[in-house]
Amino acid sequence: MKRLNKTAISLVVSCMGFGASAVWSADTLQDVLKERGLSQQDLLAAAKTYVPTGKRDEFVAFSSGGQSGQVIVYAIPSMRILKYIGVFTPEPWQGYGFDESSKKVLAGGKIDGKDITWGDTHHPAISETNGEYDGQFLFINDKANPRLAVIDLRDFETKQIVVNPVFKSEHGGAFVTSNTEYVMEAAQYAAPLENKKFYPLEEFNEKYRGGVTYWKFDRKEGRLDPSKSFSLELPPYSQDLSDLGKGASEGWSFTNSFCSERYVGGIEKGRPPYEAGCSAKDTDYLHVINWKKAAELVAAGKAKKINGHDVLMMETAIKEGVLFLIPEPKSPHGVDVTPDGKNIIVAGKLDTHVSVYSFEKIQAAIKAGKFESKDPYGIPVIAMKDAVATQVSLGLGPLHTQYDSKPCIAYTSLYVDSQVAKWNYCEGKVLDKLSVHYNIGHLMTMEGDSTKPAGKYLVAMNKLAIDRFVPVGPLHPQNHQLIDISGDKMQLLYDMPLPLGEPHYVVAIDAKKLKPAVRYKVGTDSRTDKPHTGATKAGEERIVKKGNKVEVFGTLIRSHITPETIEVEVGDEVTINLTNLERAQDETHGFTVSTYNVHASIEPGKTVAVKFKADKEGVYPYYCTEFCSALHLEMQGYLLVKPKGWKPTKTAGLAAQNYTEADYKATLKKVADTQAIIDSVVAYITSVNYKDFPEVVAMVEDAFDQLGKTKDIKAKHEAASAKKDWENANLWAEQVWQYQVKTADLGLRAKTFLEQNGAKKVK
Ligand code: CUK
Ligand code: CUA
Repeated sequence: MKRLNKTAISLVVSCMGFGASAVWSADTLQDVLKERGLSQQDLLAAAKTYVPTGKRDEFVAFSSGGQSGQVIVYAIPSMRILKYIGVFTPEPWQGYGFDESSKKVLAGGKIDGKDITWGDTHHPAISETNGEYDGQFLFINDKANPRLAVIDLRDFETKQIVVNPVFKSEHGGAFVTSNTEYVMEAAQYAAPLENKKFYPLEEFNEKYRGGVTYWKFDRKEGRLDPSKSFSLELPPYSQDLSDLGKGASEGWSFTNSFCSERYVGGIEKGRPPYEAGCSAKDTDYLHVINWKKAAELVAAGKAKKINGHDVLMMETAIKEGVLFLIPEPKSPHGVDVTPDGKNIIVAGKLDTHVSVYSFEKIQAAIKAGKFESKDPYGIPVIAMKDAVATQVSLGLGPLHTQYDSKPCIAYTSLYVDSQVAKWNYCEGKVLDKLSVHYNIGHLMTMEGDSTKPAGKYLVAMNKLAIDRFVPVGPLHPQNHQLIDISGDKMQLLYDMPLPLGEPHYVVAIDAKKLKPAVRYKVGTDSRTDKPHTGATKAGEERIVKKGNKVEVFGTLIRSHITPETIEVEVGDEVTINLTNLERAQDETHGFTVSTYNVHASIEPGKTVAVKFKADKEGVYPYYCTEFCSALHLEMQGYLLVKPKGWKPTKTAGLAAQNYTEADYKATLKKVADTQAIIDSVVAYITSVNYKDFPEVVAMVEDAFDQLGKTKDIKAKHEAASAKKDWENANLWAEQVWQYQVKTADLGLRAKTFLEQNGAKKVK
């Protein structure tokens, strides 16, 4: 490769405003390493994460967005952020909470009739088939307001929010069963299960309860079915994380707890705080639940209805043998079932140990009726020694455990030590430790919750980002650190600041398993997956007025909105339905009306409605908010809100430009020249094997779609020219040219793609 003269580059660089000593003037790898102070190790790490332009990442991660109430999607190993998905919180870019259908999704999360427009998301879960991630759906919980949301991974949109009918807060969800029959969530802070019932804290032991809910998932509908969902009443032990059995332990679920002391703190009453009272005992309880049998009991009518929801009461659960407890040390946090389902690993949090429970031993104890005691509610307690296979001391503050593709290998986060411990749970041996940045919470391996973890990478989700990034005020971003786990020793590769909320858990899936759609069937309401009542075909755009209700049935296509004028009277209730007629990939149009607080994102094929009361007289521009084409700025219109009873006083039409025959001829020449460009591009495309490139085939189809629209319009300018109406002749000819420009744009894009992707000449 010919090297540019260093001085010349420096000159360009300084002209561009960079310092002359900037790295841009370095032209060998050695120069860059030297100038940036990088080591060989840094270079290796960079090479392992760098994804050059045109290449894609191997895994896609779905991160909880913490208090942002959203989901953050990023790619691994590049750690590039791909998308934020609005879930419990309105998200304007996607129109989420600003168009009618998405408002309905958010309204599903109302509690006692009140809007709750934020959430504290903790644990995302990908739907599974036979214990493996299938890439179809994502579930995520809201700890603060006990809710669960369903995201469809065909379009990465939130489809449903359900409110837990018996809890006041939850934490141990979302976790899915091996075939996503149920999505599980566990309560956190105990409260009376009857929703609005008051009981004093003095009655904590008698009236306050925890529990777990199993939400029935209807995969065909892609929705949770509250009528087929149920809960299990549990003692007020502050249930925490959960996991579902798989393989050997299929049909069972596990939930730990951190305050089996049932402590009620409060300096107001002269009592030490919760932190002292909830950590006083050496052990808490792991709840072991036979959910399959519980579901059968509910189906057999053995549940009690609380708030119209089936709750299997503890008494029944004990009698029927579906609920057991095992002591676990000490105020534990994560409970994670091994990929084969044979072991359940509980991290001690306040204990240096992780405890490896054996499902086989647990079952043997249950079968033999071998219990060391009963808890105050009569739940049989299996002795720890009868359930634990081994305990391993890993370090201070073990929290969460994830699994490798290699058998018996686990990774546990150590919160206090700020380390990741790699260990062998079959042999009870620590293998490696890696210091991460401060105070790691969760960690996550690729497909780490499935029966077939993919290994390769681990992400450490650190709570504090002190001294890592350029400071941006007292509130720091979170720090997700990418770690290579393919070798014996873990290698830290990359620090990614995550600037939205405090994510808790993340799940990552092989990118090849995701099959997101490119477009909707024309007229689809994306939030219901059904045809939208406002869907409109090209040529059928209309404005319907009934009393004070005005309903617009409009369409969007590069680069105009139909209609371009909407006239209403002040006080009218206006609904604007818009269908995106585009079929081309990524041709999204946005829509807003000035000052009416509405916004829609309308992807190809989608229909969206925005609704508002035109309560202010005046002139309100509306426009497309996505830069969709060269004529995007012209994708505009006016909402005219007229005073009541207003009559036009001036009868003159809109101002004419007085175009002449010469103008018309000039436009026709422009049209002919552009057609020549199109023809040459078409000649190139058809001279190569473009049909082997689906992306190009789609672009070519779209290009001919655009060009096809010129036929009718050509007839219009010719008719006007026959009547010597040069004004209209010229303007319609201009419109022909607009379609040609879009055609040419697509053609050139297709040509570039073919050239860059090695298209071959065909005869
Ligand atoms: S929790 Cu946050 S570090 Cu909600 Cu899963 Cu453990
Ligand atoms: Cu459509 Cu901008």
